[in-house]
Amino acid sequence: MIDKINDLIDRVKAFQPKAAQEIEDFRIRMMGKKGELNAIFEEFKTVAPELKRELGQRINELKTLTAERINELRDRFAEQESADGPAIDMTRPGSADDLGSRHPISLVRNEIVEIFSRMGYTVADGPEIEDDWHVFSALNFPPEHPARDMQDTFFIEKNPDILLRTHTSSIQVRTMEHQKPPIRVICPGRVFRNEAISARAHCIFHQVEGLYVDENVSFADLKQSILYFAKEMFGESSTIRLRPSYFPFTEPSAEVDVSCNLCGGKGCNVCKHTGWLEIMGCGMVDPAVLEASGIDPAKYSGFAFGMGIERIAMLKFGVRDLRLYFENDVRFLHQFDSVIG
Ligand code: 2U9
Repeated sequence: MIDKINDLIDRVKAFQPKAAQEIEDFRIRMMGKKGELNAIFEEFKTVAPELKRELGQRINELKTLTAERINELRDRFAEQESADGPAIDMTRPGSADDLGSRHPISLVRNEIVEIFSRMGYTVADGPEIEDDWHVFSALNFPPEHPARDMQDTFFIEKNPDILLRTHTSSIQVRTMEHQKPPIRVICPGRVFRNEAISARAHCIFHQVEGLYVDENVSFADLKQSILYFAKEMFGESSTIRLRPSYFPFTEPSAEVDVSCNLCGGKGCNVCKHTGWLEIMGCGMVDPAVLEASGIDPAKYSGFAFGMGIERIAMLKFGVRDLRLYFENDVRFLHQFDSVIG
């Protein structure tokens, strides 16, 4: 046993590490739970009593020497490191962070905004928590309109005059209240409806609405502006058709379809064999709506339109389920990495 102890003492004295990590490996090998020192202590329990004194002393020497040597080497390496700078190779290439990408809703919103800004529209913003006037009353919604139903809109219980906007039209109302014509605004934003979540509906979604008010604004201006938008958004060969519709805030009103660019209008699964895809609603602003916001309908006229961004993005990118937009699964989001916007 004495030979073994002497041998370990020699090894400790001779230990010359080249890197700091070797010191830690050495410490574990010597002083760790299953290390050399503990093995010696175990063996010590079995030696004859008359040898215990001498061997015990020698073992303690070994233990002290090992601890001192390790501390001394650690200090030496620490000093060297602070003199040499950090012990890392600064010339190695850094590890690349996994960059995120723009959300498809943001991509499409930006594209819509860009197209309309080329026609002279500026972006307007407004609150998501609104009042009855800006969401319903100023827009000609009668008191009993189903959109005002508790089941369709999120109201504040203590004060049902306060609610989450169901459309971004409230931004246009606020713009008309504060600005004189000519008005040409585009209003992107998040809207809320009390809907059960499914592949085709969500209680939160995004809209872009637009408003143009000036003297002599006609339905022909509306149609041409939307045709320009459709061609920019879905391709130069796109055409549009307008179908008569009804909204409380526009008269006349229409739904807009764009020719299906997947089948070129021949009919396919996406357009349900009609050759057309519904993209938005529009109309001439009802004179009562202009009047409610302080604009003289005898002097001015205007058109407005509105579209759901999720729907436009679905048609553009072939997204089949609305819930994908809100789950933020990176396997979905990374598919838009290469889309510029
Ligand atoms: C003012 C006057 C008129 C905005 C309009 C639509 C037609 C429309 C829907 C499309 C799909 C909403 O997201 S959607 O469910 N919108 O069809 N929106 S005209 O008309 C206005 C807005 C403000 C002062």
